[in-house]
Amino acid sequence: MPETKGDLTMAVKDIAEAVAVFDRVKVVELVEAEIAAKTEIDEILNAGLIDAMDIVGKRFSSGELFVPEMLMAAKAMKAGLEVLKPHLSAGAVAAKGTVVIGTVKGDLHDIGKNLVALMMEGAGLEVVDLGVDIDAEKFVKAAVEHNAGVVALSALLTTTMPTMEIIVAAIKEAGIAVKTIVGGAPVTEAFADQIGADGFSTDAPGAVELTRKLLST
Ligand code: B12
Repeated sequence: MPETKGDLTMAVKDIAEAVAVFDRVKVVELVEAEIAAKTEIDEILNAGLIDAMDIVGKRFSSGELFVPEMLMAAKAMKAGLEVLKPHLSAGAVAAKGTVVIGTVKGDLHDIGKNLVALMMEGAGLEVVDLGVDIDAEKFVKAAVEHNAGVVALSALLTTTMPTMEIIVAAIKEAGIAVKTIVGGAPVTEAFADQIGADGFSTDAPGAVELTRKLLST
């Protein structure tokens, strides 16, 4: 491997380590340095910021970290994401359809949902972000109010996945012409099919591609 490439990869990994030790200032500094060095934005996002959350999740599972530390890591990641934001949404064009997005009732995780929203905006979609802890009634109301083409549901807890099913059913019952997509770490394609959602993706770029496809049909 050429030396420069190796150095760059090392530096991106340093971002992940800085997130994992909750060093917000260092995260911002390192992300800014990587952008200035013209490192691929995707690499900074995936190998730097997203991988860090996996490290933190594993340390939480093994009892090495607790909730307050997870929260500090999330804040450090968000600080890095803020720096990346203008680069992720570059190239926005006129709105191509409206997406209502939110994290489902009982679930407060919003980093992945925010990333999906950000990339959708970057792809020229109009995004209505309802936030976290959102029930079926609020999703249906917002979909009608904003004449949405897609409702996107995020869940990070196995305990809140069943709520996705309730929301998808409520949207169908409301008889509105809107497609539903689901995602979040524990969500699978099989689960999406099982609850009757129109689509699933493992990541934010995939969510954008899926939404575009659903809006064009
Ligand atoms: C940060 C974090 C927190 C933070 C959240 C801060 C915030 N503002 O989001 C805090 C500290 C609040 C938290 C709390 C809890 N957490 Co937590 N948390 C995490 C952690 C470490 C990272 C999550 C994250 O941000 N990942 C990074 C993002 C970018 O990834 P993502 O969310 O998966 O999103 C990507 C894709 O999934 C997809 N995607 C996401 N949404 C959508 C939507 C659509 C439509 C589509 C198509 C795609 C899509 O695209 C995204 C980008 O590529 C995970 C571990 C992990 N590795 O997931 C645990 C984790 C999710 N938490 C866990 C737990 C247990 C909890 C608590 C119950 C702990 C407790 N005892 O209180 C509470 C629950 C609080 C609640 N009611 O929600 C467990 C869940 C276990 C399970 N089986 O359900 C995990 C897996 C940790 C672990 N290994 O045990 N947590």
